[in-house]
Amino acid sequence: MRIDVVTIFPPLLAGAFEHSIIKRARDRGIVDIQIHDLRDHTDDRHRTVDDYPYGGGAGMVMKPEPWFRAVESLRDQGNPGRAILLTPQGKRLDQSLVQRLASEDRLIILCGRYEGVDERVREHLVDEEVSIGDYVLSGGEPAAVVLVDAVVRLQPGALGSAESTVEESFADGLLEYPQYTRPPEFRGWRVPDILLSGDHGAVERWRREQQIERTRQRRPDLLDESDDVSGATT
Ligand code: 9D3
Repeated sequence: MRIDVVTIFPPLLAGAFEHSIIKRARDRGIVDIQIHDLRDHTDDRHRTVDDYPYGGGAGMVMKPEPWFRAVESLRDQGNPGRAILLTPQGKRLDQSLVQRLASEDRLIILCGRYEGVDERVREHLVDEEVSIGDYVLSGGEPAAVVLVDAVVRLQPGALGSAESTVEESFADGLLEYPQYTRPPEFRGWRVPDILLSGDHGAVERWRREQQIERTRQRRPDLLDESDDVSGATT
């Protein structure tokens, strides 16, 4: 998969893709991630990317020309890709949207800044608008890190076998069960006896109960959405 990210702050993104699972996926050739500076696609001396809003009002608006030049120059390289604008007005990201985007051959991710981007970018350049949740960020860059991470880990071969097992358990729509490692007692707090019992069937049942109970308490919305949680009474 190829991922291009267009931003006015390339250094904000570069470091995020140089560690752990994303780095390994890049090194293995599973994903080709390229970061582009929007200002490289301006043509004035000041490399201007924003301007005052028509009709007045607070803040600045990102000009259309640099976005069109940037995305069209990337598309000229063949493979058109799907252009995704990160914006508070987009569809809220969830795992099913991540799965759909992860199945694309190429993504071109546009990071907005200032009060927003000229509407013609949304209407005539962008294929899809995505938000990562209902809170205010300073721009699309942190959202791009989130989106790229979630998409890359779904690429075949990106995860080691231990990591994929964890992925499967989240795919059933429940929160994780409580986890412990050594020592069996720490500051007087003991690991539940059942985990030390060696009874694998009992451990499995306990973990499932914990997942369901924890999900019921913390994220009942997930139980409403999940297809069939065995033992759920709703
Ligand atoms: C406080 C400014 N708001 C006034 C109505 C609008 C606004 C514009 C631009 C709020 C945030 C931003 C910058 N955020 C993003 O570009 C962004 C974002 C977000 O803020 N939250 C969740 N997902 C995303 S994706 C891009």
